[in-house]
Amino acid sequence: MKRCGYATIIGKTNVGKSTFLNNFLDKKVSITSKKSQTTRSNIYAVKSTENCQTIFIDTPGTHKKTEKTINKILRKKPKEVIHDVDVILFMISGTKFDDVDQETLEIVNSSEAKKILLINKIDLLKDKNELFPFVEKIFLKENFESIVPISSKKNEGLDIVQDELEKLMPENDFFYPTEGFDFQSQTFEITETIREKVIRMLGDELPYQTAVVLDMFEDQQNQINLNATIYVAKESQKKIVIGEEGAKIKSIGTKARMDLEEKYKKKVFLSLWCKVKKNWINDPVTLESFGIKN
Ligand SMILES: Nc1nc2c(ncn2[C@@H]2O[C@H](COP(=O)(O)OP(=O)(O)OP(=O)(O)O)[C@@H](O)[C@H]2O)c(=O)[nH]1
Ligand SMILES: [Mg+2]
Repeated sequence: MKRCGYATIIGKTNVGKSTFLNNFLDKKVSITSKKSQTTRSNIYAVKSTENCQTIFIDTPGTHKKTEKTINKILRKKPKEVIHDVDVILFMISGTKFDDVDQETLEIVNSSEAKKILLINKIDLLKDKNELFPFVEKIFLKENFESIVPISSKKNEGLDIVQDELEKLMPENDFFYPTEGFDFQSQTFEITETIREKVIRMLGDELPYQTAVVLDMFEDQQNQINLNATIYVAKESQKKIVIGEEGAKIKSIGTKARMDLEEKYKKKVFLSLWCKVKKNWINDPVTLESFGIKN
């Protein structure tokens, strides 16, 4: 009998959800960075083994409540999916557990789905003996089917997550083909690839105030031609994105182009612009046009 179902990854921003998904699938589906608020939409991906197919949903990490419209929209994303999945993978980072983790756990607990606790980044733990007392103190009273310490970055423990998922997935035929199937559009993949380079190459305050829009996309037999715009919220941010004599935006473009050429196995011509859209992070209409939908 085959098994098939849905699993979502929920946790505070930056705990490593997207890194987990990419390494678990052995395929880059979700962008990652060491800055907070990297993922901005619910991202779907599928993994099939011989007997089990799991449809995963990566979500934007939870962060402290603020008055910014973008934050309000992002904070709703996990709630959109937790009631429709079979399993929730609740992720924390090492033995850190603060108010935001607690608030996220309460959201997770409002769902009837089965739950697995993933303690990520165990490669950073100096003393692995801390793990048991930590789990005992906070999680033993919680309703987790299993608790799995992992390192997403070093691929440790991921096979155990697969075993646990297979036990919890309902009996079903596969919903999707086992290969050659992508949920995300090519346009989304391209703008996300560029946004990843923007986030990774800029200072701390800027990343979550930038968005990328594709203005032109020509997929030819041997090459892809792209024009894209990086939007920022203030004039001063535009200077940073462009850099001295255009050096910054040029290197963002080069890094993105290399990733895209690798992905599509074609030559890519990418022209990048930077424009200011004042205070866009508070404007619902612009947010929607940038793909951040309420
Ligand atoms: N040392 C270590 N670093 C990790 C591990 N997993 C993820 N990271 C790092 O943690 C940072 C955040 O990773 P992401 O995967 O972008 O985190 P996220 O939870 O998806 O973040 P949001 O999308 O903002 O919610 C990156 O710098 C990763 O390289 C791990 O197992 N060990
Ligand atoms: Mg993420």
